[in-house]
Amino acid sequence: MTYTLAIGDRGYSSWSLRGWLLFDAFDIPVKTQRAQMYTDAFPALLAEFVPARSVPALKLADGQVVPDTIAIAEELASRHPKAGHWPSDPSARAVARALVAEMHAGFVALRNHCTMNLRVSYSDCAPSAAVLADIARLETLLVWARATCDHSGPWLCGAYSAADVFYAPVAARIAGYNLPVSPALAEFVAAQLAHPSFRQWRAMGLVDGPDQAVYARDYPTRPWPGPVPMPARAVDSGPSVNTDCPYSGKPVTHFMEMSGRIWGFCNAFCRDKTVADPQAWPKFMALFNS
Ligand SMILES: N[C@@H](CCC(=O)N[C@@H](CS)C(=O)NCC(=O)O)C(=O)O
Repeated sequence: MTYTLAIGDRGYSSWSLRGWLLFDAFDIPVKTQRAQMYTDAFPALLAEFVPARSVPALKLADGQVVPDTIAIAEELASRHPKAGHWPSDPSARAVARALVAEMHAGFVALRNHCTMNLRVSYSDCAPSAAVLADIARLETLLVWARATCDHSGPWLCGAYSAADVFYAPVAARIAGYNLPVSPALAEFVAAQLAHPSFRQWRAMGLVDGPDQAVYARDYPTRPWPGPVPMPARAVDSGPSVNTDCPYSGKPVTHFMEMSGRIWGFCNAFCRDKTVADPQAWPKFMALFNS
């Protein structure tokens, strides 16, 4: 494995989501090392990624560390020029870079008021004028991007690019806090929530460690507005339809019930991420449909 990425809690760490999407959404294999934020495990993990002081942080095969998402995006774009991190059209590429830079540096009110929490959706968060101004800025950027770039699909600058990666957490915030947006921005949010990599990350985020109290808000809740998972539940024992794990091929030890049948996995995390959203996982769905 060439790349190792340090990440925080998948349910909450918006920058970790960006870092991981820069790999997964462009079919670049990466090994993750995850530490729970606000515990001693977090600085212990980063001690392996000197001089990074936040997640995500990338370690290359030769041990070189690349902290910061923009640096990670540029490094991957240089190393994998055909992966499509940046649009090939020069105008679209310029827009994509501007969008990424502005997201990296701005939207402070939106970030602070609506911290990313993939485990819940609130029906109202009483957004301040500053938060609504950030949403208005998003609308402006969307219109600008769509006017400049090919707009045959839902993404910002033509095909899915690093710009969409950097705006995935803001889409999650709009969904998670029910922020008022135009139909065009709502369409973009829906596309983000349904993107295969985002869907897998959220499924993992739902089961990746305990709820972090610091992110809890006292707002009324509503169902998550993204794709609705097929019902499934963890069960204590088999036997299962399959003897080998659909992900690793190892013998099964952990079990899930779905559609009246028992399915097996080789560890609790892979079972639980599948319970969270079975259709997010093509290898499981291939087994399920076989
Ligand atoms: N500019 C950084 C920001 C990374 C960042 O703030 N990450 C947060 C998690 S979402 C973090 O590590 N917070 C812990 C800390 O700052 O101690 C990047 O682009 O990667």
